[in-house]
Amino acid sequence: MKKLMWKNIIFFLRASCLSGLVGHHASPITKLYHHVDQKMSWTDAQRYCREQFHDLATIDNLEDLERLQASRKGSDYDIDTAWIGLYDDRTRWQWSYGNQDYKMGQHYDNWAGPEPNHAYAKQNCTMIIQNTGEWDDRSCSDLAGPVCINAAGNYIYVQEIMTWYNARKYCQSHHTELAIVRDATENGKIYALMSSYAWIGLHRNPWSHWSDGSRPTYFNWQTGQPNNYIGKQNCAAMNFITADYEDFNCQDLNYVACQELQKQRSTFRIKISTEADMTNPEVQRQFVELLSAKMAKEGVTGLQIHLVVKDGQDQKSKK
Ligand SMILES: [Ca+2]
Ligand SMILES: [Ca+2]
Repeated sequence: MKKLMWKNIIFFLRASCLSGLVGHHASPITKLYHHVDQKMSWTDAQRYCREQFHDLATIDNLEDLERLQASRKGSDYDIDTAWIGLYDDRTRWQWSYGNQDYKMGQHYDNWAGPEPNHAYAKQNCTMIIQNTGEWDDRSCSDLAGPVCINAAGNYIYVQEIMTWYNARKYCQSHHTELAIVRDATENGKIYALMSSYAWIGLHRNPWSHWSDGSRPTYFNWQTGQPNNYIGKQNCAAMNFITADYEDFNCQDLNYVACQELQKQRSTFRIKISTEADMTNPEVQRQFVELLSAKMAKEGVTGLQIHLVVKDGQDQKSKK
């Protein structure tokens, strides 16, 4: 009989209490920003922030931006830019075919000499050059004919010129996808079909990660930035006067914006109805143990449980 009643309690926790608790627990962390009044490269800044705090600053919304700007300390107001955690990993690409990841240096490539050069920070799609069969990163809005791949794995070159996005749509609706090129033989097959420049499915999403591993959802680039000036800018810094971002050479020296993570304390009140004798200290102990184990499994730690029984008797337990 006792066993049956405990089953009832477990059911309540899962169905009504835990989901609410865990949902509330999902964002228990506040970012505290620290402006470091010392100039260093982006990589050194990342190391410094990770050693002293948590990581380089991550900015998820306007409120973060304003709080970061307010964290400014120091005396040199002439050059007032600080590294933030935003960077562009230019080795990271993707094939549209099966959304397969492509890492430069690890997979086959046929890039022409200086390519990919990320010209003006505006080239995120790949074209095969007509006369050489080599690859070039180009603006996705440029025009070329698609090379599609069909269900049988054969390539189809289409002479009609269009943007990369439209080329992808064309291949998806007429065949399977834009072409994937996995070795020199496949590249040779495509080159033999082409009568002009041709789109393949290799593309990338620039500035896709913060140093702490999260994905950017909010950007505040200065007008005309990022521009990849002289082809070597893939780290971002924030101008503390205007609160907007610029891309810099990662070796440049800038002040540093770090973040510290602060855990919030939250209090929850859960009401559970049970036929179990909750005035029994042993039943209370089992209940607290059960709840703690359940919460630990959900990643909630540092939990303090204060049990109040209807008739006024209670018991405290710390985990
Ligand atoms: Ca290029
Ligand atoms: Ca720039």
